[in-house]
Amino acid sequence: MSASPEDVKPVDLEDIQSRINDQGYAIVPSVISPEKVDQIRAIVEDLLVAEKTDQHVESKAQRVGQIAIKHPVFTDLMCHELVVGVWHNWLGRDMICSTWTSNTYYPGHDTIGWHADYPYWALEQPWPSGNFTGQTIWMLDDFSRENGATGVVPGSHHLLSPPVEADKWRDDAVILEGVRGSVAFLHGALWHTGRPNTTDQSRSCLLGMYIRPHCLPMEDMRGQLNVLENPSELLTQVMGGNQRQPQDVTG
Ligand SMILES: O=C(O)CCC(=O)C(=O)O
Repeated sequence: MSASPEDVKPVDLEDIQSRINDQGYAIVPSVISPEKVDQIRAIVEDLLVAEKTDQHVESKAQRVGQIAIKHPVFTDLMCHELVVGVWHNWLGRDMICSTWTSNTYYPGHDTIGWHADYPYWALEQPWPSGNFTGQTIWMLDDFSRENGATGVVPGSHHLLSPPVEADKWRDDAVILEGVRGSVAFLHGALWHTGRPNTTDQSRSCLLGMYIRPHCLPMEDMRGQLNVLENPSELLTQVMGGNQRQPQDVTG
């Protein structure tokens, strides 16, 4: 199931870029059709059932990792024309994917607290300025105020520092609501949080971090790439196959 050209609506990449730069995020509604989202959501559901542990039940949250090697639909979406276009524009054509997972909040899940994404939280302050990592949120269910849609603090990426009072909701925060199939693009330093799910239905998304290739990816992307058969040139690049690896420089 590949992302077909008709899925890619005409969007203004420059407008997305300036929204990410100015407010820290941009949402593109209905990037793929509800029918296609439902197919993907069903694949995620099978993985959730197969991998669910007591810890997931207790935390009311479940992340599925290494999805690139679990179904071809995920490598198609990782290289979706819109997503690659946005991050090529913002990070450069040599950008790579750092993590590619699904994230589900079950009914009753609480907030996860304000944070910026890797590699910011792994860095001492002052955090460097510039564009070197961005988050992609594929909404697999309608994202609503009630079911745990992601919250963000617009403009917080300009502060280049970790959130204060990580557990307290803020008056200047907004909730990223959208219909399933929509995609949100976030500056990696933007303060954001998963919100409580107060409904009786789970809420799922796919999360794809993309980074410049001088950063270490967070997941073992090359390990996953090695088990894929005949990856395309683009997929090889995005999964870090061309990323420089440490070696003996005297050789
Ligand atoms: O799923 C979400 O709404 C956000 C998840 C998130 O920020 C994270 O897991 O770091």
